[in-house]
Amino acid sequence: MEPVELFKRYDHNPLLTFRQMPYICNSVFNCGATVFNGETLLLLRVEDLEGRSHLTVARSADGVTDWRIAEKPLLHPDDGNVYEAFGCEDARITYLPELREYVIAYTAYSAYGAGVALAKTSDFETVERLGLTLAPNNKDAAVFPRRIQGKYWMLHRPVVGSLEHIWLTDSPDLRHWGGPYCILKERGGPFWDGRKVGANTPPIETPEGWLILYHGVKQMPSGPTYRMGAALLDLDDPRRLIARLPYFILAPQESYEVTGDVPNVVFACGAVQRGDDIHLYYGAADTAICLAYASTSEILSALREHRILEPLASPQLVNAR
Ligand code: M1P
Repeated sequence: MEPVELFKRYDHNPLLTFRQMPYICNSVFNCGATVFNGETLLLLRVEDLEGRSHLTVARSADGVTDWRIAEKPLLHPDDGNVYEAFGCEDARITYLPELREYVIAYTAYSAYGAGVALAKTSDFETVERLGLTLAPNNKDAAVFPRRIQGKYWMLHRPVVGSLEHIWLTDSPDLRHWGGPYCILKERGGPFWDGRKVGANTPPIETPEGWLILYHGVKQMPSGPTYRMGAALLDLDDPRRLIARLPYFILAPQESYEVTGDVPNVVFACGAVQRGDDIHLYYGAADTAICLAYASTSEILSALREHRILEPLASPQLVNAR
């Protein structure tokens, strides 16, 4: 019997490899995704022959074929930001209608560690860096697609000692972030998401809550295995975790997922919503980009079976005296 995976793979994976790139590189993987001018736009993580990563735009009318890939990166570690000197990695793209701009959350890697950086663009030709936003060690950041309670919100994954949980932070202006709040913990023990967790795509708004697709890591004797799971946050207060699937919904199985620069990895940073369908663009084995499809309503129906009634921890301690 095959495990029940809510994501179904595109028949002709991998979708993009280094062979389709217009310039020489080692690998292409972990891309952000959005819709721009009616086309699917991916922000590819491209690892060069030195081993550093940069971010390059790819476009396709149907999101599957005839990719047009830019000759030059949009964000590159040599652009002059000291906190990105080792690489710009793993972009998550969120369109903010009120700004009419796309915000890109990415990992800025340097000798200082891996931190969270933000940038904005309206045309994917030029980009305004907002700079390092959350200090190292922190990554896997993704901005929510609208304000909630008048504020912007972002998922992120700080490293705290040996713990790697998913946290929330909020901001009045996308530049100043506060209100740290832990929403989804690594589960420990033998679980598929026991060793660490991190956000995959930006949150997806549904009538039942914010759908969070995340990766979980299990440490095997041969190395880590990266799989994907799903959780749901309250629409009006994303600090409330209302459901979490105990099992994974996409796992490395195919040859292009179990073999590559980092074996046994499926790692998504971007998805495009087409009606009820989620088109997930995911990195396979840190080597190639693949495509898989899921039905939002099927994931929500699975989540309904796994609701959590955790009370909201008090965000502030009130001093009574
Ligand atoms: O090699 C697997 C993944 O490892 C890192 O993810 P995380 O810090 O969440 O464990 C990242 O480098 C990611 O890009 C990579 O795919």
